[in-house]
Amino acid sequence: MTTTEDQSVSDAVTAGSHATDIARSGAATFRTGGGQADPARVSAVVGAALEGIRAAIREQKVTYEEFDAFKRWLISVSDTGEWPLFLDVYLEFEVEKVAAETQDGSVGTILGPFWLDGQAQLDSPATLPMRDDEPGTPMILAGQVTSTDGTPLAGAKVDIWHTDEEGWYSGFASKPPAGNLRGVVTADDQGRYEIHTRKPAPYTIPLDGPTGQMTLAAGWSPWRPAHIHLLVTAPGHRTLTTQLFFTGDPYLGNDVASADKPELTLDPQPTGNGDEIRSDRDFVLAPE
Ligand code: MBD
Ligand code: FE
Repeated sequence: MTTTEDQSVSDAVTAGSHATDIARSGAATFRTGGGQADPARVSAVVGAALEGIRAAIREQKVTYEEFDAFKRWLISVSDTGEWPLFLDVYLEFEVEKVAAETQDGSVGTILGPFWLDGQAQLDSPATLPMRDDEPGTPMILAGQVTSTDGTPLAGAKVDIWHTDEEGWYSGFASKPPAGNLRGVVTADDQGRYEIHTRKPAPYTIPLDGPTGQMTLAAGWSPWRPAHIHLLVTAPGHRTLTTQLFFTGDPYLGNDVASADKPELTLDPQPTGNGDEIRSDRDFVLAPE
């Protein structure tokens, strides 16, 4: 597991600016709607949000000094490209809870800022792209994708991405090569998938940027428990956005992004092949 000492000053900016470009394009969300917003809706949502902040000012008797610090902090969130990080860490889980109220099937959780389009397309059983000497415990994640009525979803796709054993995401940190530990795996004709990878590590948000600085200034933990991100898709079905965590992880229940759920915890077992471990996880998708 990495500590923060080896994060250079530019890590927040490196990760942040790339995540900002992706968010700006709308590619990561699949949800960019068009059309004119309804003024009543804008008034209701923006009004409630502003009133939340005004209430904090009144209740906490916020000073001009603090108001000016807030302005500088917001400007630095933009300057470092950390809006996706900040929003996904501190707000996305509430949006996901609202979305989950109307989605059947497997339990989901937040997407986060580090999904990338255009990764390796692989057939099951698949080994994710990795370095020849990729560190970490070899891990197999396998299972079946079905519809809510139990029908196997032949050719379902499992888009997977996670950190390396040091907690770095490829594409957002300079250490891992492009595409490392990312891939889109096509399930077989029974909807079965099998993915060979490495167990990821717990992750701390960049501590040199405004999101991490605010987190530390408040005395909060900047850690996320180790997790595997997944987007599970099949024609005619709603996309499942989820993550999987690991039993015994010291940061479970204290996720800075509030995205861990008990239903999403894996308990991998040794396969007997060296130090390899395996978890089986089925996914149920709701018809559209
Ligand atoms: C992550 O790795 C992540 O998954 C989320 C949601 C926020 C910050 C970093
Ligand atoms: Fe993540």
